[in-house]
Amino acid sequence: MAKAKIALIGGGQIGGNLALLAAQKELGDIIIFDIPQSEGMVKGKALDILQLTPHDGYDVSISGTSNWEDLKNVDVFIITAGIPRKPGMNREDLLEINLGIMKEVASNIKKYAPNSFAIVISNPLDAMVYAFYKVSGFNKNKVVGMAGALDSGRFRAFLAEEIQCSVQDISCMVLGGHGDTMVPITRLATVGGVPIESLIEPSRLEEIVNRTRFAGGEIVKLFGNGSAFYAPAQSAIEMAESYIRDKKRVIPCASLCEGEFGVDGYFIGVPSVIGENGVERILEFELNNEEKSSLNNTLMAVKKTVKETKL
Ligand code: TXD
Repeated sequence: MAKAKIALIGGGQIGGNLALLAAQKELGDIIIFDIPQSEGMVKGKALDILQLTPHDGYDVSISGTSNWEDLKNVDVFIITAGIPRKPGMNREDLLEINLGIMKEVASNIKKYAPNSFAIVISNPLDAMVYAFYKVSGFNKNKVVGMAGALDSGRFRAFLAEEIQCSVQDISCMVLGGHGDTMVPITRLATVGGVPIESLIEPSRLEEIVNRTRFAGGEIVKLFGNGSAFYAPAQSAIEMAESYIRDKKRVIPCASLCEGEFGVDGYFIGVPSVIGENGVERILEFELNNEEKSSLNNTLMAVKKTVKETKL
């Protein structure tokens, strides 16, 4: 198979790490794109990463640009373009600025690489992925938002720390929107097949769930400037890899639901199979009443943000 062409739209904190991880996994040739004022920065990052490839022998090319012409026929876009959260700012505050950026990015991607697969990361995620979908006119399977992979990863890391076991053996999912209303499904979380609820007291589990809900904010506060970037990059790479290598991994992603889980016409975090056709399937299952009402709560938050996008 021809080498995949991967473009990172936004070469900031997450974008730079995406480039590094994509190179280390040899996912394909990498182009980091940013605004003209940051072209030197992304060219520099590309060169820096290129110069580490001989050490472990990663055979990929990496370049930086601010010219859309260089992005013709890209296979996968990972979009982080926008501004990150500042302390005290919630994701919705970012809406207006990032929406303008997303519209511009979506029209260019539609023009230069209409058959690509797009993974949106920019916040507020639920609205940004919706905006990309509307403006690009892409089929629903070719547009997805990254949030659930990160939120589930955070939940897994905290659970492993609590139980003192390998993170590898924790399996769980966080559904819903990428905000404080996200829905960690504790009932189905397991470690090596053993239900988490039989190992952790309910009150302690609730604390871990809450920490997961606010995990992004915890990092924003510690940084004082900017938001998380290592784990978000790794989470998106997992999705890109599943598409490029047709792995058909089941990953909680913001996918367009048309009836699944009672959601119609919104991108919301649901277990999605990612393969060569993009979002190939959403795995639906029965939620209990409490989970249904939490998902409904998160859906209201997503609807509110989407409404504010006024597309
Ligand atoms: O789970 C999730 N979805 C997220 C989302 C987790 C963490 C952070 N999340 C959001 O990702 C965050 O709130 C931001 O909206 C994005 C990107 O975060 P990052 O930390 O990488 O931000 P940076 O370092 O500011 O990088 C953004 C880059 C920067 O280099 C800008 O110059 C560039 O985006 N930018 C653009 N690139 C291309 N085209 C346009 N128009 C453009 N405008 C800004």
